[in-house]
Amino acid sequence: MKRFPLLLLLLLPSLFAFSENGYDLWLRYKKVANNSLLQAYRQQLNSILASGNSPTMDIVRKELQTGLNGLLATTVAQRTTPQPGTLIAGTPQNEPLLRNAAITGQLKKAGNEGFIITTTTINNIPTTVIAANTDIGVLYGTFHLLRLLQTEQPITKLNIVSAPRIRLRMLNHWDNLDRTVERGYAGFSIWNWHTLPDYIDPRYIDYARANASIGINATVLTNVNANATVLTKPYLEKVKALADVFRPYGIRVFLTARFSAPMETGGLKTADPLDPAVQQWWQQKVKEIYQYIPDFGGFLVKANSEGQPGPQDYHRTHADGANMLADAVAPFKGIVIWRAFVYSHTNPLDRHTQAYDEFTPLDGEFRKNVMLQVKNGPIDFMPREPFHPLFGAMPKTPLMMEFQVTQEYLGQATNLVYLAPLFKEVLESNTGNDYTVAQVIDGTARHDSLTGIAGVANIGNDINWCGHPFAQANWYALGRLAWDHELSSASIANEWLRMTFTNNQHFVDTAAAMMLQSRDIYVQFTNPLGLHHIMGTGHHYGPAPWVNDQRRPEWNPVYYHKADSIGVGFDRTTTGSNALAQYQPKARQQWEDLQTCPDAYLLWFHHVPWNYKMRSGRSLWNELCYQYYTGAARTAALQQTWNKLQAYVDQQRFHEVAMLLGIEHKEAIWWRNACLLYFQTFSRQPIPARYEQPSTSLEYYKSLRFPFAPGI
Ligand code: BDP
Repeated sequence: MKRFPLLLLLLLPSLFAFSENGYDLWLRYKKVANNSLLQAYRQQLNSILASGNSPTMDIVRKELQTGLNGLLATTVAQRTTPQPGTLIAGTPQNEPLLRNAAITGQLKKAGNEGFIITTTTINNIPTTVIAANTDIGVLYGTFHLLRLLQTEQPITKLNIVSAPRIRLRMLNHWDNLDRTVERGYAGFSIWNWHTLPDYIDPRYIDYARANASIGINATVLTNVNANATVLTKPYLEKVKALADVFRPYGIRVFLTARFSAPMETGGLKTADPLDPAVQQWWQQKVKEIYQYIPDFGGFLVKANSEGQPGPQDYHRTHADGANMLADAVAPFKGIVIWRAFVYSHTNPLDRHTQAYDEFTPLDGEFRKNVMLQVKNGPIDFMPREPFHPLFGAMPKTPLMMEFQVTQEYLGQATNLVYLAPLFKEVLESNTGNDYTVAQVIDGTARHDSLTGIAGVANIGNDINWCGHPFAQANWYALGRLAWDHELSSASIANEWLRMTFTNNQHFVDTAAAMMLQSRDIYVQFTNPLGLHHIMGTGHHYGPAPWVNDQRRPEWNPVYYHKADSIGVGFDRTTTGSNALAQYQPKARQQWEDLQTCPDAYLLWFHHVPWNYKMRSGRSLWNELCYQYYTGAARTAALQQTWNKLQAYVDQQRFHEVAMLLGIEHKEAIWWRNACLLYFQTFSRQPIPARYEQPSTSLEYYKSLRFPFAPGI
């Protein structure tokens, strides 16, 4: 009787001590576990010398102090003169010790935001140096050095030069002023508009710090489905307060501009971009914004898409609209990011082709400070899409990549889906013009300096920021790839796991393997073989390939899979919509022939008979069954693998992930059964007997409703 409570009492503290809620993200700065490395780090980084009077340098000093104190479990002194083992951080402008030819020579390669980290001697004193041309570069270098320690890398002979490949590394928040988040699965918006500008939630600072740690330097605070109210004085005061917090972290603020704002908040009768009164209204508005936020980045605009107002309402082009805004922000060095995500239900052509048709005639028509933001694929952030044909077709326009970090179509917050492999797949695609997509957006293809990657943020006010503990890795990966798109998915997973959980090699190898196959698994149990857009209507949660009652044809899943008694898939070859013609011949080749088209894109580009013999030797129908069953089975394997990692992870996060993997498994079976039962009504073939047969009916799956699903 007495022994049990005693045991519990003994266990309790260890349980609580070994529990993390995920708020610290990848910036936990736990004591280095490897003892010999710890000793080496302590010796090599025993004190800090970081001069320079700026808010950014204050942050550098604080970060180094917090980071080193935590990682080295000792109090690291701040110095004004170096001693052996002093870490010197700064710019040559502010720190005379860094004004030597070796350092300034290297710094030529670092640009405005890059840095060098080197093991060297200064005045014959052995030191480690973080140097940059700007304070923000020093901050990026600081996070890099701390990352080396967090991931237990040797630091005895450092010789690092690092500069971002992309200039604008941006988050797009789809956050509304009422704090709901369109397609947000991690709670409400972290922007508390009601208490701004006077109340500065410490979370704003933590947000900026986390972004700076991965090189993100721009943020769009508001939803692309914009509300003009954010452009009014009281809201600009709130935006200013956030911009002031973010500035020392190198983050510039952008806003979404509702095209009809001159009418809604300015009292004008029109928003016609060629109307002088409209132009003047925007010029005045922009002037006002810059009075509050002198380094305001500019506007992100969704126009004439999904019901948003735009220049076409006045029979003007997208270029007319973008240029009018671009002229207004140009005197302040602002830019306009115009979205290419447009399609119309009155256009009978394949949705796949519409953005290309709309924008390619405008190539060369945009002002120099306009970027066209293109989603990674031509439909809409599907689990797997071919790259957007615009990447190979707008040689005179700076194209910005838009990825979706929030997992709207990739399992929302209940599925473990690591997105770096998706991002990399697109970035490494060859446009057929001798350039990869990455080279188009990093400016290599056009010798551009206006370059950018945006990710639709997955951040909300959940304690762990992103809902699923592993969703943090997607925020992390976006930043790391925007800085250097040549990093591999595996290396990013590896460093994120080490920083977020532990450096234990067995844990890292096992969890990285889970991450690296997770997106593939998700595609397999939801949209195998190139299927797409067969998710639930509105909330986009779960499968609903049967939906065919939506007002707009292209909102119906049946529009995309085209299942019939003959087969399934969207013919986008010359016998069908011919969307393939929008790709350069060298890119098109890989997909246009049914015989050689990779399985992954088969039903994306071809309508394929149910009995078509696949590479595997199976018929298409049997292959579809194989894919759905294999995908679902792999989610069970993920659960088993994770369960074996319990000893390496704190209780709280272990159980969170375990429970979510349980949900993912259930959802996988749901997707598998619902889709196969539905497609079976066309194929009229049995699910092979070796598979466990669905125990519920298609009608049951069709009857499911989710009126309060998040993110709508
Ligand atoms: C779709 C989302 C919708 C967004 C739209 C967009 O479902 O909520 O407004 O993208 O990117 O995927 O504008």
